Amino acid sequence: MDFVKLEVIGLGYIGLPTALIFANQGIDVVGVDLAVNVVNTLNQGIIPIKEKGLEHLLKQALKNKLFRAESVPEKADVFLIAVPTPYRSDKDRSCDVSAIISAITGIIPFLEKGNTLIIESTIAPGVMTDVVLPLIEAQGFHVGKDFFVAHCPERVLPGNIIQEIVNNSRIIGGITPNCQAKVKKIYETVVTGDIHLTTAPEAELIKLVENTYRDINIANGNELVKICHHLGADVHQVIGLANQHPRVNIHSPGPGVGGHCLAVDPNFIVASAPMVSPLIQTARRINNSMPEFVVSRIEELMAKGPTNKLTILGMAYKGNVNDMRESPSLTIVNQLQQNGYQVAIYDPCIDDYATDFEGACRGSSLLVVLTDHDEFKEIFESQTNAMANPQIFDTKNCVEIVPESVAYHSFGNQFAEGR
Ligand code: SAJ
Repeated sequence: MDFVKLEVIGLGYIGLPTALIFANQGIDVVGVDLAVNVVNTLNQGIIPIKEKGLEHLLKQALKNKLFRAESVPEKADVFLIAVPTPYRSDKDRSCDVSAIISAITGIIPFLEKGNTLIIESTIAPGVMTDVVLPLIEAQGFHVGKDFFVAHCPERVLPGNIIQEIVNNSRIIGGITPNCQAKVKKIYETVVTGDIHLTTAPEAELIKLVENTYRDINIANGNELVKICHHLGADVHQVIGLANQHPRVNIHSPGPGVGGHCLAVDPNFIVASAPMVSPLIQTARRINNSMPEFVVSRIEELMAKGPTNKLTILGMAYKGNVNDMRESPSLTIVNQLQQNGYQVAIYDPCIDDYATDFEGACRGSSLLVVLTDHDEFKEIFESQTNAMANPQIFDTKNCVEIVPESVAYHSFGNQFAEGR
């Protein structure tokens, strides 16, 4: 093995699984996080996020003394930064790299010749050469000769992170060919997928383009919802059969696009190239307009009452995760409350909302499914029998079985009676 000790800065959705996968391959790993409670609980074997297989990896790594969490940096051979890079503000949606800068500033006193620095956080085009490189060169290092730097964007799917870190192909955007070669060896210790070498600026763009591709294709599906609603067609029938064509893959419509990836990354391209990105900007607008469309459909279904209570099923931005970042559910709930509805919420994956499905349904005039959690595939009579008006509006087209007494509505069959 080419390196002995790895330091991962940022123990969130990406940093923690990455650290633990390396640790379980026999590498000595220290994880650094500013949040003292995260550090303390991790050292006790408790994971702060819901991700399958993660707790087992943590317990193994702690048992083998190959992982510990710390709140301050220290010396290592390889430093891997996986800190958040949100957009700056609602008005300025360019990439906020302040967490990257403070992570690098924090490790600077510990850097030595021969070390490697990897940035996994998603970043805007130019950040590696304009922000990261100058900070390292200012310490007197010669990048590519006595210090190695690369951008290796994470590309794993929340809910399937452990599998994907290991199996997915990997992009290594090295500052120089030496940096590429050095970092390739590091990832080869854990990655079984192909490893592709490229430049740092290209790696930055590749990551953003992948999420933008998905955002645009979801926007296509979401726009079709409105077109079909206007024309009286069943959107799921239209998309389902169009996708039978071997070269068509319209993505699934829903209440909007959430998470800190698809709802964020396309903005970084737009901020870097505003005049030549009208398609990306339009897709963002379409996806951001879905909560408003959902609210107006809900209001139609609530018009008959008899109560003004409705029940939201799902606050997480997607199925089977406990992450609410950028979730369209937040906008929808907020708007419904402002419009005077009594909104009860149930989400089996989010502690604050996970307790009482039946209670959330009691006296309610509508169940609205906003997240495709597995638990919502089947809705039971015992859950709906105390509703004031037993009807379901399924924005994710994910409910497969409902009691006979319950009227089922989706984007497809808005006013059909039952399923
Ligand atoms: N969604 C739809 N329709 C679809 C697919 C998704 O409305 O057909 C919605 C989801 O409900 C969710 C949002 O889009 O609100 C994003 O979900 P997602 O499953 O598409 O993606 P993320 O954000 O969980 O993860 C993405 C992944 N990128 C791609 O698949 C290109 C992942 O590989 C990236 O690593 C991750 O972003 C990231 O960290 O950037």
